[in-house]
Amino acid sequence: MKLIVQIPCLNEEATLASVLSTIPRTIAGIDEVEILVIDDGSDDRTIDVAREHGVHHVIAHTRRMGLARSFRDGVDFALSHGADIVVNTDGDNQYPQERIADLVKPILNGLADIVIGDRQTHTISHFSVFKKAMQRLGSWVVNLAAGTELPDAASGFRAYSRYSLYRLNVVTQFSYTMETIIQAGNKSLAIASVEIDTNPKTRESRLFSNMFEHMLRSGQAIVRSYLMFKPWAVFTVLTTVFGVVGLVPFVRYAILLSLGDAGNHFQSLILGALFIIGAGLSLALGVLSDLAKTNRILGEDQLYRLKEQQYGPAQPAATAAAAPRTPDQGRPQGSSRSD
Ligand SMILES: Nc1nc2c(ncn2[C@@H]2O[C@H](COP(=O)(O)OP(=O)(O)O)[C@@H](O)[C@H]2O)c(=O)[nH]1
Ligand SMILES: [Mg+2]
Repeated sequence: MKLIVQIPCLNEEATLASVLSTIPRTIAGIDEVEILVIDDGSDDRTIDVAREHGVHHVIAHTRRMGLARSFRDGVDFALSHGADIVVNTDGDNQYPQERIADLVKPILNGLADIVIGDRQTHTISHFSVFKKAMQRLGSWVVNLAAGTELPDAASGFRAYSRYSLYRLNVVTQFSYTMETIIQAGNKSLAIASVEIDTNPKTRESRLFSNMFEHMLRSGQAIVRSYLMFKPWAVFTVLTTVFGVVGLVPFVRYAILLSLGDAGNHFQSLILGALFIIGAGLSLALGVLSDLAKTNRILGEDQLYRLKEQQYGPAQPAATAAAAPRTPDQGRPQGSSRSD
């Protein structure tokens, strides 16, 4: 079993050393622990600090490419270097790296594909009441879209099994944390939570300058991810709403006609016609996006097989021999159809 701990960094020279020094180098059930720093075009000494502390691997972006891209590059690198489990932690020493053993345990025990460190945001003293409420709202929306019950959807302290990384394909630019949960939920991967305490705050967030920007961008990421999986549900609701609203003026007009009032009702009828056109468009979009979803499923199936060819079987040889997994099977036992 090989674990690669990846740390995406943007100008983390001040805190990276503390992160590196608290990552456990031996963990029960794991044969090798390696550290990977993904430097996203930092203009400070992040890379030097990483090298000075003897990290095993450094990916250096020539310019800033964003956290989602950095995450994907890290995962790609880790998989191609034989990682069975990938743990992600932040470079600002926000998360308790000492707890990595607890984070990987459910994966080692075959109980989870993804494990999320639950920061217990309601207890964090430097979070304002508003921020706590927004964290809760964000998790609630993600859980709704993913069909999960996770307390902390935005936490970046996570462990992923090799199998889950074969199944997940991050496509949005922002908030891969939310996107991966929505994908994992809809693909019937098993997600577990482990309660953690966070370290004291070292600096302001780099990911967003204010809460509203964060909410807006996270909201977009959630809607886009949800549309990927449930386009038909979204567009049939729109079709029904537009259709019913559009029919009202026509029904009204029919009743008035039957009562002998053939007066001038053009305005309401035009409005009704517009709504009915909207319903037709929504229906067409629903059909198109459902077809696109079919293509995505086939594309992801190909990607899964490609990853197996490129990186090797999804599970370590011993367990893979006992219970081979394919995307269609999802979890070895009791999984529902997943896409
Ligand atoms: N690659 C990359 N990493 C980033 C970027 N912005 C922030 N990070 C890293 O992502 C992690 C989380 O960022 P942080 O500012 O702590 O966000 P927060 O924990 O959500 O408040 C840290 O390790 C940062 O160094 C970025 O634009 N690109
Ligand atoms: Mg942070």
